[in-house]
Amino acid sequence: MVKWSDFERATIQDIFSKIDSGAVGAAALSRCLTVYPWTQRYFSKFGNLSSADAIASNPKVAAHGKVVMGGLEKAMKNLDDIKNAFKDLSVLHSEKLQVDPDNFKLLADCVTIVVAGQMGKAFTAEVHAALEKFLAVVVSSLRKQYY
Ligand code: HEG
Repeated sequence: MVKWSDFERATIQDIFSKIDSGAVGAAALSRCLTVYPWTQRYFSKFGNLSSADAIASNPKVAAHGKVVMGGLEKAMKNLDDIKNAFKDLSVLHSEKLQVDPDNFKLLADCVTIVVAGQMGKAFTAEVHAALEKFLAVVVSSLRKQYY
């Protein structure tokens, strides 16, 4: 069971209230597909992913980035039981999508970078630490149903 301090709880809510979630999701997934090109293999039906520009302007990437952020918002609303909230999502990524779970951390890092860019000076080391912990719990919850 993960313990959250009042500061961490408040900070995680605050991050989501400050960021433009759709823009963060699109930019983070786009960055992930560009920086770690092997992640493209799961998105073959998304069309043109042939260059950084093609990825950044691909509407399916943007739409899916928003879906991913919807997942993070669900985790934010279920801070005390993320593992349970992500049970079906973990089964889906494992059994149907067969996503290599190492990729979760890569996308999470891209989310961190994009959030940092959007928040600017407000992204202090303490805010970073709270987001890092949140995303670590998200990643471990997504890995939970793999065997
Ligand atoms: Mg995943 C579907 C969340 C990492 C590949 N992902 C989804 C869905 C959500 C989600 C909410 C929709 C599920 C549904 O339709 O019921 N994904 C999610 C999170 C994270 C993550 C929160 C980690 C931060 N996903 C991830 C990674 C890959 C991946 C790293 C591949 C490298 N996700 C993936 C694919 C789909 C989803 C291929 C199905 C897309 C589609 O069919 O449109």
